[in-house]
Amino acid sequence: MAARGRFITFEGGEGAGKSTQIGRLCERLESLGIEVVQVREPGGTALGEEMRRILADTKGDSPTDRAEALLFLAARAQLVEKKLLPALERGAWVVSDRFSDSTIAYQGYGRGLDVEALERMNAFACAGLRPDVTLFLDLPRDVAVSRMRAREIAAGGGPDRIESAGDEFHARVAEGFRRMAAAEPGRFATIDASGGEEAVWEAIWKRLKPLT
Ligand code: T5A
Repeated sequence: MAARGRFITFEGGEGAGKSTQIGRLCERLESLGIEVVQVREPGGTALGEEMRRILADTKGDSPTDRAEALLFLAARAQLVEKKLLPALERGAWVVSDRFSDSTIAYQGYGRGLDVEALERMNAFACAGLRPDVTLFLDLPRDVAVSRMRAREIAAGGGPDRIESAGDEFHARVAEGFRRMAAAEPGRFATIDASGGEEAVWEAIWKRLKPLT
């Protein structure tokens, strides 16, 4: 039987550079002959992608805070059982753009829902699965917003429902990530995401290379 693979998650605010660095990481791992399964949350399954559309919608019937939390958790449960556990069991590395910590940061710290209740629901949705390493890309909100605006000018589009939630909400989310990272230094690596792409990548690879 293959050894269990590695489960790596990327967390942080919108526009922190997660997708950019995940692309580099997956390329590097594949160049080393490692099977990689790359997913994003919410998403990664047909059901999860449908929930992503509903959750980002700025015009439809806006979910209440509790309904929002449950939609993220349902998408996660589907992803874990259908995709992540089978991949890890066959020895692949799973790289996820957001996971359970986003629910604690956004719905717990951001929306103000009970963090302990969310932790219990996360454990249920994840069937106990926890990341081996979580890279928290820490970037001041104003820098992230200017990067996202530059992207919107180049590619079109605009902020989605959660991105538009306001500065105080996003400050609470950032505080949530920092507290979680401080509470679990063995799992979290806090990466200063304000440097150039190359500098951020070097800090990430330094943390992950020993696992290969
Ligand atoms: N959510 C999610 C919850 O509320 N609860 C949950 O449980 C979960 C799972 C997901 C939303 O859902 C919420 C959180 C989010 O609001 P999303 O569209 O997946 O939404 O949003 P993000 O995950 O935040 O993705 P983004 O694409 O907005 O941000 P990234 O991936 O962090 O950033 P990236 O790589 O796309 O980079 C942004 C821009 O900056 C440039 C890139 O080229 C790009 O243009 N860039 C840099 N520029 C300068 N220097 C660097 N080092 C750069 N790195 C990237």
